[in-house]
Amino acid sequence: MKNIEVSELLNEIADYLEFANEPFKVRAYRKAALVIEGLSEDIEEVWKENKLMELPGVGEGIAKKIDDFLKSGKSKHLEELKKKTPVDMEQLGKIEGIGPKTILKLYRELKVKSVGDMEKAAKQGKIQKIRGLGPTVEQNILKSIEFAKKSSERVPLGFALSSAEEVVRMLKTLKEVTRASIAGSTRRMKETIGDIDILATSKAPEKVIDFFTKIPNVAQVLAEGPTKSSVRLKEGIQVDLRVLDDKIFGAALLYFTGNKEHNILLRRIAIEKGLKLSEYGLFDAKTDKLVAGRTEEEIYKKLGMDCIEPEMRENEGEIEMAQRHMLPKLVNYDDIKGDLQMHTKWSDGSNTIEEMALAAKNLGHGYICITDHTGKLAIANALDEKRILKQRKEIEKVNKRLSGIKILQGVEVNIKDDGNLDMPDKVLKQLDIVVASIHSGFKNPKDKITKRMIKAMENENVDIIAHPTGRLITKREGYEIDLDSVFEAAKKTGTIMEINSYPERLDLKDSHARAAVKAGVKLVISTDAHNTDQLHFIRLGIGTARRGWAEKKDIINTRSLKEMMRMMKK
Ligand code: DGT
Ligand code: CA
Ligand code: CA
Ligand code: ZN
Repeated sequence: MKNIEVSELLNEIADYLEFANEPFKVRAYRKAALVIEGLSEDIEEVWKENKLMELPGVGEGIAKKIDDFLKSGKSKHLEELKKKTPVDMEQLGKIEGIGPKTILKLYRELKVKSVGDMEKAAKQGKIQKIRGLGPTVEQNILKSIEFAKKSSERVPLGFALSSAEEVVRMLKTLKEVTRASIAGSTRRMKETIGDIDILATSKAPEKVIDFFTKIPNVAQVLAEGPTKSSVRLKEGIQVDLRVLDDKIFGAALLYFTGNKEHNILLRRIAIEKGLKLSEYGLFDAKTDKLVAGRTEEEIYKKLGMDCIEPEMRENEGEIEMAQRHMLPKLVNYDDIKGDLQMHTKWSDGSNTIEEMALAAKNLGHGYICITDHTGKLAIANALDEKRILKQRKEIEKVNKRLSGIKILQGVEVNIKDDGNLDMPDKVLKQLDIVVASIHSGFKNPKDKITKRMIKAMENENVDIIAHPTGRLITKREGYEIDLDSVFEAAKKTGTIMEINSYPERLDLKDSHARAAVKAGVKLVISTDAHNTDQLHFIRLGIGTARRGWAEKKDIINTRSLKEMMRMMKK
């Protein structure tokens, strides 16, 4: 199906038309794009049957553009528009909050043609002087440019991981494949992924490569050789596959898992020991004899250290720890016994309490806490005091009906501007667990946000602080907050910090989780699931905790229900 591509093409054309100041055409293209995006039939079928113009909003002009695109894979019209447009629409359009209209304005007033021009104009304070833009827009432009520079083209782990696993699963169905694994940043569970790296071992590499390039989810083959290939998946992510001999799988896996700095240090240590480490194995430097290569464990061992978990391989001190046999014993992916943040139909979730409980039980959880939103937040359906009581009855009923899983009642309360909560203490007191979070005032100064959060933590009813920095990966930086002070307050008040497993959150992030563990703060790994599928996000949170060097004892929901509840304030 090329429906998405066609709809994207029409929208792109509309962007250029907007710049050309052709509002009527813009509206027509956007409307047609929307129709095709929502079309249940395959646009190529419609095209082959010559029925494009029967689609609502598609006239002769637009039908021609679609025809050209489906015939040639390109659009002459778009190329011409690009040539005629004096600005770099593609790059400028990627700056968050900037649309074609602003781009046009900036070009007319300041001759801004590129992101570089825009940055310069903003830094010189020229953008704030333009009518309809102002200082806030100028500040936001600068922030967005900074952010886009840092996160260009990377994909959140949560989107890459399942695609990567699916490719590995398919490779393993091939009888010619002996072993296959994810490598690279995906294996290290890094929060964003540049490309997916996969290794497979086989005696018939050509067959494996051929199979790989023909996987249905492959949109484009970027490179194809006898033992390696790169493709682009339909979801846009690039995948690199290397096929090699099984006896050096460990060496290759070590090399291609990275990260680069970790590898470089390992190589240096090898040299000091009269050895040579490469993607082809660990060799004796004098005789060139293979010393180790089949598994990572034996290579680390020959290098005089304990085997380091992939999530720790960032050259952040893990190698010294491994040499001194002092590596932390990381929390395992099967250590989690329950999930303490999720939403249901009672607020903005899409499943019932019972559905969430059954799905959690299926995942192996022994307990969950329902934490629907409260108060007057702009979230639809937030709970008031009355509905909290009503929900309690419902939870009691479901608990009676189900066995093997215990449902707790909690809420996610908002920390208001003054650090007070949007639900009175007398209500909070009656709940099993209270999760508090900041959902407003993101632009507050650091000092104010820090005070707000600490005030909430000092409330004896608040057990957990959810997504403590408010960041959204590749979308927005969190609010500014002094985490050292927050962690200190967490220890003093016994408040637990959340690692939110939602793919775009992972908040606390790895380095923050590590700082929290170091400060002796207890953590909880929760999903914030808004439907039953999202309960699977938990492993993203566990990966983040592992990247933060967290052990089982640091994570409260590795404990039994009784022990876990003993760690709550009340
Ligand atoms: P990414 O894709 O940007 O999220 O990050 P990685 O870590 O997956 O990096 P990638 O895909 O460029 O390469 C995969 C691994 O291969 C990397 O983690 C370490 C290894 N590697 C790549 N280039 C080099 C290199 O020049 N030297 C060394 N020692 N290792 C390398
Ligand atoms: Ca990679
Ligand atoms: Ca790569
Ligand atoms: Zn939420």
